[in-house]
Amino acid sequence: MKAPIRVAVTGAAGQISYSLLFRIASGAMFGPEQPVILQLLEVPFEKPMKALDGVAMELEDGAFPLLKGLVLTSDAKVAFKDANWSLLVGAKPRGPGMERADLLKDNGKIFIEQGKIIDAVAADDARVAVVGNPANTNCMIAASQARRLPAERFTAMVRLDQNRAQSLLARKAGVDLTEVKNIFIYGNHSPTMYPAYPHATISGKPLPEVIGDKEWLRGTFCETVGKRGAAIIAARGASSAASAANALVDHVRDLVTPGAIHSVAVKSNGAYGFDPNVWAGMPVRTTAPGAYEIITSYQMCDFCQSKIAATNKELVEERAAVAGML
Ligand code: NAX
Repeated sequence: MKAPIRVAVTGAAGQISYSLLFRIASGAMFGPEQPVILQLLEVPFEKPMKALDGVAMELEDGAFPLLKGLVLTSDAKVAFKDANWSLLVGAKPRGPGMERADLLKDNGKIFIEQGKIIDAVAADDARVAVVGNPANTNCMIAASQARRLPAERFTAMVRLDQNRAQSLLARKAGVDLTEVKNIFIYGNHSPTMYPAYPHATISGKPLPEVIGDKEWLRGTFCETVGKRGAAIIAARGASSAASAANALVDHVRDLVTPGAIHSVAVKSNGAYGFDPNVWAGMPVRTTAPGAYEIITSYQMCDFCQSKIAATNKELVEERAAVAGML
């Protein structure tokens, strides 16, 4: 049996974590041979800490052979201590009447503190995946605080958007999901994101030819993917949770699986015209467990370039809104 890895999860008593933690404990994220110790962080208030106790009881009752330890804490220094992976799910939600700039700043405070602490106390091979919104900019903020850990170790999740796009395209084409390949998300995890369908294939054929409806692809498809989160809130009365947890399992599993090609929000290297100071969704290839390279070879049409310019503009504006804090 391998030595256990330490996985810190923030927002551990929240909705997403309630679906996520059991999947990690079952081996879905790191594989059936990899034991884990879960280090769970919540805010220091009675209600969430009590709820966290309940989640821990259920994890115990799951009798997961791979789960070798549980740490429950409201102290970030304890949660991130020696963590190999830190999954930053907890964030401040947007309250009624709250401006986006205030949301960015309130979350900025959380992610500055967590970025500093991870850099100080996490394992030498530490990796970070950010889910809490606004995920790309929160990730950029956390990475900005790191002196020891390289910026590439900090990634944000756009995998839910990739999964949504893949599933929608399969339903539209009437094919099995696995026939849809090379659909990648560029830019921000927000309605400005660009699900770049021109490079995708269905059963090996160019997707635009198989779908045969350029207007639908440019309009309804991009909008449906971009606004899927809002549609789920409207239907369920709560934001996506199980599908977000599932996407985080995919995000991390593919980042530890050499050869996997998938959408991840990473520090831009200027490819595709993204500002080099933002974290933008783009296709990456995992080169070794936890390491990846950005795939820069896709040619972008004028429409693609205009979509990427719009989502890049939003990321640059988000960065500008928190620049004074970095
Ligand atoms: P919940 O409100 O159910 O849970 C969040 C939990 O985080 C709460 O228990 C809260 O006490 C805790 N928390 C807040 N600040 C914290 C801090 N500083 N340290 C530790 N814990 C803290 O939200 P949930 O539905 O689980 O969503 C979590 C985050 O994921 C939200 O920001 C949400 O917007 C974001 N999402 C991101 C997605 C993505 O694709 N990147 C999709 C799903 C989701 O909307």
